Amino acid sequence: MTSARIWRTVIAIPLFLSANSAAAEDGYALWLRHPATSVGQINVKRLGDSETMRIAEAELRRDLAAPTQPIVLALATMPAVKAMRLPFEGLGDEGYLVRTVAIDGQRVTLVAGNSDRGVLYGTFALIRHLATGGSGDAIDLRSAPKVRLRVLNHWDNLDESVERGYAGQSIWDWWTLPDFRDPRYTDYARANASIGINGTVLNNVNAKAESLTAPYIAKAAALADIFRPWGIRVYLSVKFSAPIELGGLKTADPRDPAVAAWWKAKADEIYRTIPDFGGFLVKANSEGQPGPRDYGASHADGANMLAAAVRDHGGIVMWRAFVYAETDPEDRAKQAYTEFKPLDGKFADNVLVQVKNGAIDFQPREPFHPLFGAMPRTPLMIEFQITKEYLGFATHLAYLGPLFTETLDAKTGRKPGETVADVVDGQAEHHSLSGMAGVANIGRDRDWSGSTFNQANWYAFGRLAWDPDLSAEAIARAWAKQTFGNDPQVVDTVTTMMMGSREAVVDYTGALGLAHLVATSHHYGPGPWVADLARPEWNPVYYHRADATGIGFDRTATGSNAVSQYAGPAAKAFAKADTTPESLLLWFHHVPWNRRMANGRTLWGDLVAHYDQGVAYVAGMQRQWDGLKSKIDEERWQKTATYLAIQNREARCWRDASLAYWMAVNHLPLPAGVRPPEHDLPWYKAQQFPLAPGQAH
Ligand code: GCV
Repeated sequence: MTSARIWRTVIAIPLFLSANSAAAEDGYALWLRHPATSVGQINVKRLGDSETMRIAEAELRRDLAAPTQPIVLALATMPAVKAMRLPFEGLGDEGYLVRTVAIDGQRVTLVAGNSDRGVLYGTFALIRHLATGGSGDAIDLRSAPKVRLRVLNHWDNLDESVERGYAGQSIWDWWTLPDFRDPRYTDYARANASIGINGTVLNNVNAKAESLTAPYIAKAAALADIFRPWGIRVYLSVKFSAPIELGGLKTADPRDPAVAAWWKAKADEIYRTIPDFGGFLVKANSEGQPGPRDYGASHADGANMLAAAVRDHGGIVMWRAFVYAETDPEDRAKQAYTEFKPLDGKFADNVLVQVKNGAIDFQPREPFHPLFGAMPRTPLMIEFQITKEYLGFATHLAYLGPLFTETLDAKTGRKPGETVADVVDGQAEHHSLSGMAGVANIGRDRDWSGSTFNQANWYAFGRLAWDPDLSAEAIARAWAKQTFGNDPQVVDTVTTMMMGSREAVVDYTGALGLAHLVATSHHYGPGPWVADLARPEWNPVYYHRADATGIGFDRTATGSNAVSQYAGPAAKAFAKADTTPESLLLWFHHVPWNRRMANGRTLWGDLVAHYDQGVAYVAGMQRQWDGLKSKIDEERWQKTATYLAIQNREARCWRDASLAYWMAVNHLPLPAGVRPPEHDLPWYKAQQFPLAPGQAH
């Protein structure tokens, strides 16, 4: 088709308002809200036909206010586009180019990519650009994902509960699948595609073998069919003992040929139904899950056996390094490194080792995991927790962008300047496989994530998985604009609230490197006094080690020597209290309560000040949010205001309970003028929340 002809066939199509645009402000629309007013005409021309291209066209018609110039969607390979000699090299099969070009003397916005997925991502980039106030003229957007696998991990159970889920039941209605294809599945795919997520692990890493039976494969296949045109592949978590439970074998030893054959046959069965199935995610020999160590085989033996089963189909295995054992008296923070570091270079080339951002477990603050500086011959995926198990469930406002970027920007110490992001995106050692996983915060709640602000954490994860070098603040600002509109007062206030909110949670739950001070099992609220659980590392006292003289976990050479697992300058810095950032002090050091801090306070005085600062920040967010009442739609404003009030009450509880406990241990008075805890320690210890949501079962 000549360009002249292309241009003549551009059609003007009216974009109608969605009938229920008022109801759209219940949060369901996420950051993809329809324009608020009638927009008249929008010109879109699609060159080429595929379901993905049709989706891209529909998105423009649905989500754009009238653009200043017509839009052409095209593949880079089309003669009319080729003739323009635009820079498509390096964009791969997911990158996009959105540019104002002239066709037949008319200015148009070209949205193009080497594949239709690139066109779809370009479409969402254009929608974002315009929705965040970008000019409709002289557009020039060009981007390719730096990370190849950008994957959500759903900890969703087959009974439709969600482990560590705070947004209602699982969105997968396993019972009615594969027959009923809830339109919500399409909306889920659309939201993910809009932020670049290209994979989803459907079921909990604490997996049931049943997810690999034929009926459940058919259910997963129905979801895969819905997600495919949106560029999203499905993966499954698998239980390592499935050959015994489903196949009737006597062993799941990965070195046993019958076991390997069982997995190969199972993989073949899955690929017959889901030809583009992504592969397996495995939690092995951790928290009671079976694994290769049960048979004296290594994690590499287990991973490679599964990798062989999916290899011919182009599948991959994501093998988790979140491994610790009750039989191992070693510091829990050291165990994953001890187990995995010797296996560097021993994994098959379609295996990624999936490493949590820190060495314990998604705490409000942890130093980066030492494995990121220790396994150059293995592609390492990073795993973040988007759902807020340790940061206030759904009700607390805690924007995780700064938590994610703090880890990604950390220097591994292995090579000058090398960051965790360089390792994760594969650049550091030129790995072609790379990945980022986020434990999803999505459920059946109308607003998907339990609160409007939790949506920002899903959004930030996707944007950073596409480009780990983005700034948390730029992402917050873009999210605020897409979610609430472009009023500068709203955008500035919301961005300011978000940017300090994670630090506030650190402050009111335990600053200066404290970790894992939560109540048992559900992890809701404070429990720094807990000391009676079967496994030492399940008890908060294991982590803080407070006594009358000091507090903190000595992880230097005089203690567990976890610092020795870090590379070069990182190890050196963490080895001494004076060179450790104060925000991580008690993670690495046991220090006296009267240690002098940089600001001149004693450690005790500083810890108290952090608690107060955290509580005050929440009160500040309430005031800021009150100031936006007239500018935000009623439903989203009210729910957020109510949740901030809950957060205020719970932040005070965290502070008061913690101070009551620390004072019982250190026998120190509160600094002058500091408000004493509202209740005594026994009162806090007596609080029980057995039905708190999200518990494992
Ligand atoms: C899925 C923590 C959570 C568990 C979770 C585990 C994991 O321990 O509390 O619910 O299990 O991490 O990441 O495997």
